[in-house]
Amino acid sequence: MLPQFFFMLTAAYILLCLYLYLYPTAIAKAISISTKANISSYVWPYPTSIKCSDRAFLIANKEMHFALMEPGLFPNAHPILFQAFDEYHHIILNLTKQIPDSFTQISNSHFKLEFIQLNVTLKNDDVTLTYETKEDYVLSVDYPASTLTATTVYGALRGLETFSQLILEYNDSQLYLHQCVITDAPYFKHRGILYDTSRHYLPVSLLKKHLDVMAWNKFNVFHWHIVDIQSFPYTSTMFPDLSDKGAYSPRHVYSKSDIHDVITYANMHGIRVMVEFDTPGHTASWGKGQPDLLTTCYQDDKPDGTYGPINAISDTTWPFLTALFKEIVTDFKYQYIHLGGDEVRFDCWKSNPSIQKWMKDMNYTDYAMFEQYYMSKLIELIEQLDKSYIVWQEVFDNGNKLKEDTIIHVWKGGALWTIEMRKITAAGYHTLLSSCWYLDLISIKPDYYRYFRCNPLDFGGTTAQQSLVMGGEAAIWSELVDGTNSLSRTWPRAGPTAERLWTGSSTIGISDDEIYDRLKKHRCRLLNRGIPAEPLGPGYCTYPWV
Ligand code: CP6
Repeated sequence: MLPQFFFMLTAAYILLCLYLYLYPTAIAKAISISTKANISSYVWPYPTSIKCSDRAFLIANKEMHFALMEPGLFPNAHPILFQAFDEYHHIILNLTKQIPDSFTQISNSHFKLEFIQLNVTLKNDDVTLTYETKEDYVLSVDYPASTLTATTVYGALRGLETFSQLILEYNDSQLYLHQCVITDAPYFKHRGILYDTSRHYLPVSLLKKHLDVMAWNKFNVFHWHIVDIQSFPYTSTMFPDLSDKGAYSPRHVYSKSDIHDVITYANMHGIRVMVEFDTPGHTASWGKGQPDLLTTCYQDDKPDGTYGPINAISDTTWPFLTALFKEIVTDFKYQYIHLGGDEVRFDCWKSNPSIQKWMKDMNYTDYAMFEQYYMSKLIELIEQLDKSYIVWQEVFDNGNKLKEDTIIHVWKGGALWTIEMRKITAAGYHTLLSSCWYLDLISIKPDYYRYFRCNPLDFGGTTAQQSLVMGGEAAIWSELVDGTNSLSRTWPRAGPTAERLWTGSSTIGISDDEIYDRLKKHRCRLLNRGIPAEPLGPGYCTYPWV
């Protein structure tokens, strides 16, 4: 008898608490407005869980207060969070112009919030950005105050963005805050965009704009493909000739303070900067400032005046690479460095007599073995600098011996990527996918459905194999992209990548119409925030009137 009695007592107590807890909400229902905005369709990328009522609270004064609970406990997180408070203060109060079409006229008795109040609770003060950094948050948007709880400050930044997306301006020119509860966390830990600053130089101010938009899309890795064949804008203190002779011009370079500036700006937005120095191919611009680095190509037993990949057996190559990478890792602090290794052509190596002789002496027959020799020496060098590394898929395909935590970056297209990911994960390596998300390749047919429906886990591997997928990256290669079109070509078309990497596959099955509707709203929001995001197809935004 006794346990049942206690059970009933407890149940009665819980019901009483629930009633008291829900009571103010019940009042709110009676006098707040009812909208047809379907607020969850405004949130991009889609959260793990979102529950909204049809209530929205009118914000009487364009005023907003953020607070960090127990601020004394968070000296590291404090400046990061308060910069974000300032940014979202501006975004929410000055840039929100998302006017839904379907809006039922509000009554005079709507539920008013005097101002916006958001209270933030953090669980720890760890601000180091690693692959493992937690970005989860719980957001409750309600009357009279909203609350945001996050493990780290970076989770709070993600939650702030979501919060900003739940505030709409209606056609009465008033702001409304929508009542929702959201529990959210990223599906993949590596969610990046590759930017190529060699084919065209991209100014630092532009890179920062991209970093803003990346943060609004909950991306967390800025993959900086900083140098390539066409130009070498990285300034090295040890080897100033590299940019003096290899950059497009003395103005088309990134100084040490530019690099520091970009990294700090990225980190303040929860984005880590992963730099790529792509070798041994794609290095023509390196040769201008570093003689003897590249292989001299021969024709009919004579140098033909052209140069090939880095010469792995030249006397000066390894002292040079050692010193250069030492400098690089002091500029770029992130644990991972991208070593490239893609598209290495063997014809020049084959034509060079001293390489031919070396191959014979070593009993090497295949030039893939020469490439392997280069990559394994480079990898050894990077390991000594205590860094982890990412390489393009060819380095795996050519059978290099790699450290266990090496990440293989899959970029080749078509159906090949699924086969490649199966092989890589079967060999126990971690992997990243880019094949489906080449933003620079535009077509007359809408490509964003295809981007949206690309699932990095859909390659037919076991659960254990799937757990090796770290995420992916959209790529905006810059042969046809510079400061004039970089923002519009990247946005909103990187949005689908953002959602797939943040949300996982849970939204992959929504209809084409729904993808279009949601992505269009997201694109209109980017326009409101001053980004010249390109259109997805025929249509319009309610604001601005483009
Ligand atoms: N540059 C470098 C590129 C590409 C790669 N590496 C590339 C090749 C083919 C396509 C897109 C990009 N432009 N350094 C391959 C990773 Cl379709």
